[in-house]
Amino acid sequence: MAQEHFFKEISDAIVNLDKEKAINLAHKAVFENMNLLEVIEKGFGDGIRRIGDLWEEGEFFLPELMLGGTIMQESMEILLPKLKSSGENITLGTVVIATIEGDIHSIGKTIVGTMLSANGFEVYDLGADVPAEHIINIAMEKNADVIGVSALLTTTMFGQKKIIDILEKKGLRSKFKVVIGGAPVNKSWAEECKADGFAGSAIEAVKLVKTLLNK
Ligand code: B12
Repeated sequence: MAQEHFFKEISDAIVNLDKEKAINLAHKAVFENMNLLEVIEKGFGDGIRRIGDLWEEGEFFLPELMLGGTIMQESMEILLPKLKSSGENITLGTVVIATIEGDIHSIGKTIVGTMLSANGFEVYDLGADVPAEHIINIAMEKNADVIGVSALLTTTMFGQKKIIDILEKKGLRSKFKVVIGGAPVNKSWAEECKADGFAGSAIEAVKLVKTLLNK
């Protein structure tokens, strides 16, 4: 229960746009050796999603959405390197991950990339707003097993399908497993795209990639 209280405190700090508090709580989580993935998902992630809801309801405006995003990102800079250092020194496979062209949302994609890396995958994170062709070129160059594509906007989701269409056209579809994610993505969209799977959280993403590669 004490933990739930801590998660709520983090979530509230994000919603109140209290950067100092959010950063202090991130340091505290590291110092107290907490389960950082849980801290990210149930604390910081919950807060930023609440900000998204407030924005949609017209309670918050773009500057608040942007400030919330910045506080979240700065907190992740404290937490994600600690997640990474817990990883083992083995390679289960190679993953190229990016947020698709036209979409600058990077937080969820970065968390998924970091978790895959912490779980033994070699991860190439190409960042956000990346053209489909570039993602495919790098996947070819790195001889990747998996391509991960994030999209947070209903408009940019079509870029996920574009990746698969290009792969099919070039006769490369069977070379890669393609996994997709992001707030608007669900199972039926994954089926429509002919993706190999989708995941709604970083933990699910790791499970999905392991299953697809039989690891
Ligand atoms: C923070 C934020 C921003 C920040 C982003 C900062 C950054 N560097 O990432 C800023 C302020 C820049 C921003 C901008 C905009 N935003 Co915004 N944003 C958000 C917000 C509040 C949170 C997103 C987030 O970081 N969530 C936390 C992470 C941890 O969760 P996640 O991204 O879902 O990722 C998890 C899973 O989805 C999954 N996952 C994610 N990616 C992947 C990839 C793979 C391969 C897999 C397997 C899994 C996976 O695992 C992740 C970890 O658990 C959302 C609200 C929401 N509910 O999502 C709106 C939201 C996405 N934004 C929205 C909009 C409209 C915009 C703007 C267009 C606003 C504007 N008018 O300018 C611009 C977009 C500009 C652009 N071209 O991209 C809308 C989208 C509506 C829609 N249906 O399309 C949302 C839903 C807000 C809302 N409720 O209306 N935004």
